[in-house]
Amino acid sequence: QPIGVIDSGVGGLTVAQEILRQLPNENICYLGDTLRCPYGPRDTEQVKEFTMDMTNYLLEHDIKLLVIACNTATAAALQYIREHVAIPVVGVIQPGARAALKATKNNQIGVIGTEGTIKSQAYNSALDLLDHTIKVQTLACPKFAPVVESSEYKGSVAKKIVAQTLRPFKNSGVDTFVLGCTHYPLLQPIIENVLGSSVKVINPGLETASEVSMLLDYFSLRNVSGEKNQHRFFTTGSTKIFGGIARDWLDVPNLEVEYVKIGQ
Ligand code: DGN
Repeated sequence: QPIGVIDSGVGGLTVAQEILRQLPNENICYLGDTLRCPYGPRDTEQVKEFTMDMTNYLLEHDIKLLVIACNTATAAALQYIREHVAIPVVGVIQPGARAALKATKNNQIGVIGTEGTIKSQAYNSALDLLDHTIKVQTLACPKFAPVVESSEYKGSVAKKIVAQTLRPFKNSGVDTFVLGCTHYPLLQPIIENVLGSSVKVINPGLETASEVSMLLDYFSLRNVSGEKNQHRFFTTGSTKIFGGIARDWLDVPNLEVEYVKIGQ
């Protein structure tokens, strides 16, 4: 049985990459809802509904565990999805908060994400629960996910947008910076360049994959059949754009992308 991974588009591939790296014997079934991306500006009820649509689609593919590889969907719908499905469900915000806490030395943490994630204050709450002395500075970056989806994430336009948007973090005192949207690790080299080497940039995908690993053990769900490399990738949008980014980002031979319609 595969591990299901969902996102509003290509962002969850950054989490899928870590799952494949840390769990090379597992198969994944990925769905990116590119057609309805971005989720960031949408209201909570709609994000819940869309996340349920994606979940139902992957349940038809007999997934054994679901990773909501999207901060916006985790903030809006993690609890709701957990209440409605019978398999373990992992989000990205608690792992991201844990990784940031491990990394900070001065207890000042910056978090960027979509409007939905930042408005929900999900990172503030998750960090506060772990350590209430942590100071958190947050910023919504609504321009980032569309740049990544358009596959322009290495070019000069991306550099300009990142430099302009992250200006508030110049001399802000944060020593740790959470990429609180799964699309943002595709911009990580540019973000690191703008913030400088004194700031540690956290990709929550690493810690999320560790949590997946732990849960596979806990529920005895590890793939021991020896059947490998049966990964499947689905998008509700352009298979060409999605495939281009997926092949650039993942080390999966002969990666094919299948077009699907969901939620209608
Ligand atoms: N990748 C999603 C996240 O982590 O929040 C959101 C991208 C988007 O839909 N704007």
